[in-house]
Amino acid sequence: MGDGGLADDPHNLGQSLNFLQGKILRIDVNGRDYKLQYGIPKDNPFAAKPPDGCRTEIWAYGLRNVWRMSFDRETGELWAGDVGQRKWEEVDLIVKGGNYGWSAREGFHLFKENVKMTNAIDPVIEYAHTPALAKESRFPDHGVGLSITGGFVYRGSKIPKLRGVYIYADYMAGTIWGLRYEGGKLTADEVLVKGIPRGAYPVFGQDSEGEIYALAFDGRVYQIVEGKAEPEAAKLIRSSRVLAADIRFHWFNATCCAEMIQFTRSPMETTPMTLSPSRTGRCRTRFSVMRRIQSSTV
Ligand SMILES: [Ca+2]
Repeated sequence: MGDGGLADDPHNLGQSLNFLQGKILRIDVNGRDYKLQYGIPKDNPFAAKPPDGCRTEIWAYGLRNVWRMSFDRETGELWAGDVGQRKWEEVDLIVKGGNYGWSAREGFHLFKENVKMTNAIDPVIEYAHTPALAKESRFPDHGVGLSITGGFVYRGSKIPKLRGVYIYADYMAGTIWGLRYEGGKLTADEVLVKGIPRGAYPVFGQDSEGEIYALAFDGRVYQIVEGKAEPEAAKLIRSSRVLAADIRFHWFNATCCAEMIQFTRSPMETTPMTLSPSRTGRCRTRFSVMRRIQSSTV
């Protein structure tokens, strides 16, 4: 869940365990606990001995606006692309109870001095919004962008050299990258596809074989396949696959539950946002909902 602020996390919710915003949450959709419409898994990091006022739904915190996360189907690791504010986009490897820094930090960099923060986990990689800023990055040659789109660790068979590579993109820059992370270290990162239209591909998906697809606002599905040219290891081609075959796009997971959940303003001062069932029903409005959410992240 995003931090809920227009900019700068004005209520410092990212570092507060008392709010759901700026977090990755983990709930049991089949259970019912307290007065909630879902259960709290007993092994959630703060479920056993929650600090005062702590929301026990929290799995990880200090995240600004995760635009897509996914589990590595082979290792079970959870990967996320966290959209930055004005300077830094980042990829995070999410662990139980992990603090990813926002809004005390953006990427590897100090963002607010007055926000208390302990034990922040560094991003796996960060990239800057501008070439001038990139010089301050630990990854100055990465290339720039404005809004990250997290993807998947490739576990398909059609592009053997990409096996185990985490694939992610920048929505505005029109670049797709891949990185390899082994034994707690970044061992490779490179451009896979570049020069794709700005703002055209908002989300990745994968099929049952682990092949990766991108959905475009032209309404078509594109597949990532092996590239011929040396600088680009992969390319996007129009796929003959139709939507909703066995390809699961990220937001399907969110909307194909019993009913859609909508975020609305709460009248209470202490809870800036609340959860309420959506009247728009299930699954029908996927595309427009996705479009709206994406437009609020860039
Ligand atoms: Ca961070």
